[in-house]
Amino acid sequence: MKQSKLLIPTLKQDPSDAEAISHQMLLRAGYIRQISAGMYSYLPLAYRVIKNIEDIISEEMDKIDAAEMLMPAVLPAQLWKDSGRYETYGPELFKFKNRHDTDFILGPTHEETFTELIKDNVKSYKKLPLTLYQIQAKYRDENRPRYGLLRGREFIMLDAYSFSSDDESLDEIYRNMESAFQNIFNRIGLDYRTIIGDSGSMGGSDSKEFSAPAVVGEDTIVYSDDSDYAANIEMATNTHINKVPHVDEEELTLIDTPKCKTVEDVSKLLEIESSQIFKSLVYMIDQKPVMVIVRGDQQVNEIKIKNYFNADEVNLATAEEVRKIIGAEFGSIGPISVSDEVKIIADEYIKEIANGFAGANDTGKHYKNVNQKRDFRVDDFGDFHLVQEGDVSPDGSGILKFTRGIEIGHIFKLGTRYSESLKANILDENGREKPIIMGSYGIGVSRLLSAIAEQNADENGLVWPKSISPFDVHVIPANAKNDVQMELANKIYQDLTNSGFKVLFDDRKERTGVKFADSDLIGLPIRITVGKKAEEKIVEVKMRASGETIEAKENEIENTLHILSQNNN
Ligand code: 9G3
Repeated sequence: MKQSKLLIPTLKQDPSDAEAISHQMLLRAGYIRQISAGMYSYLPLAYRVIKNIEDIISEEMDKIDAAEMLMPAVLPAQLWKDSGRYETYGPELFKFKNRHDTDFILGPTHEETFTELIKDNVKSYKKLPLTLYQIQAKYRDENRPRYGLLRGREFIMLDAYSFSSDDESLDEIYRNMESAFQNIFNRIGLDYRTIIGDSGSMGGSDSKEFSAPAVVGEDTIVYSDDSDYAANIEMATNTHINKVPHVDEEELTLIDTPKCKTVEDVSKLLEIESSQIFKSLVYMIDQKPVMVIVRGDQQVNEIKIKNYFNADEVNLATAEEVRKIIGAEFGSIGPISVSDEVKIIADEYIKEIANGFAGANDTGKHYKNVNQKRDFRVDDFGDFHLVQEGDVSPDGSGILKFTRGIEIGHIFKLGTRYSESLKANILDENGREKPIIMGSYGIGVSRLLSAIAEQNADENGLVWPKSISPFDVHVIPANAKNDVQMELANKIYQDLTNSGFKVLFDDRKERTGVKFADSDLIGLPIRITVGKKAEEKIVEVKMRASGETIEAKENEIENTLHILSQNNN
């Protein structure tokens, strides 16, 4: 392809509003352009990468008997009202009315739509299992789109849905999907981890996330430094070595703690360890007040709270709500003599606290020598804390470490969450009606461009793995005014194209420096420069990733490329 025929608007400088290197470089290298917050055009080079990724995905999906199809993005809101998600996803759903004033949404995902399709067209267990997938634009009205393609309001997703008549079949498809996703990420050269994910809002049981390590990753990934345990921090657990203390309980005493707003303030004022404090927080859980108590040096894990109550909404109570319900100000909330209308749940770790400290529900006052059994009720104990670096891994081997990750895929065992709410049933072998058992599986396709750029780009620009690069080779005549160079470059371009290479030929009348800078930005894996030695039919071959440069005679180029491509995937 002639570069003069493509639109590749490269930029010399970093655009000011791009914080992530992937966002900077995709803009500077002329791959994407924003047309509104979170909405991007994929220019020719980006679109070629997307198509290459989609081809790999389709190959791997076909290998596990998943059938590709395509659904509308404009969906009748009624389906979402029936499943109950029209309200729960509220502001994130793009909602609009058609000319007849009927409610529609732009599809953020398609569980309901696929369930409805199967409900209407599959009646017998004999027709199952079925796995259907699409690669399609999704719409989510993100409150704060950021980092370019990493969190957009329109993005391309692979979303697959499986339909089974029993759990064994779902388990098999789920395993096949997991390995298909791993093949896909390996083939596109992405470093990633398979981790235990939160299936909370999706209902169902297991879920696994695929996370690509990156500094801009929004997820905190917890992993053991000595086993393959890895989980999203919201799901992470640790081995709890419970050290129940054996000390005499001392007399409960009220003490002054003026101007203390936080656990840190109290531990500093009283010169005590924060692990000696019963940190008490009030949450509104589906609008009901619940007090959650964790050890003072730990954080509440709100996803675990949400999953424990199977709640839609979990929000910290406001100061107003706390005043009304507890009669106290932030900073002096505690569990002692709290009215019975407030459920109290506590993390297991607070059992280790003897003669501890807790807010007295009286501004500027705390109790000391607080002992849970004697001084306050706990309706239920559980695992409600966020793990911390240094905790022992739940499998007992290694200690936990944190890293940042980009969620690039997520697979769910949905069970009958959607088939029940939408009444998608089949007749089983005994002629009895039963809800279909489902799974859903997704990859953020456009997000992959950013994840790969995050992991591979350098200060000069993008670096694409061969498997998904827009072109295999960049052929550049150093001096466009030199006929010998132009002729040889053209011949190489034609010969390589005829041999099946995808070649980008820089036929522009630009200065050499500009062409090389653009070539580094664009990031094709191999560059062939036709320069001063064109007379002797000698060219320079350079690997973008390693910078490795060798000279080759024109008639050796092809097998040089084959050798070089072998060494660099
Ligand atoms: C919504 C909105 C945002 C959402 C969802 C629904 C995330 C939603 C989770 C999923 C689950 C799987 C199929 C492919 C794999 C992921 N954000 N999720 O359901 F209405 Cl506004 O999308 N879907």
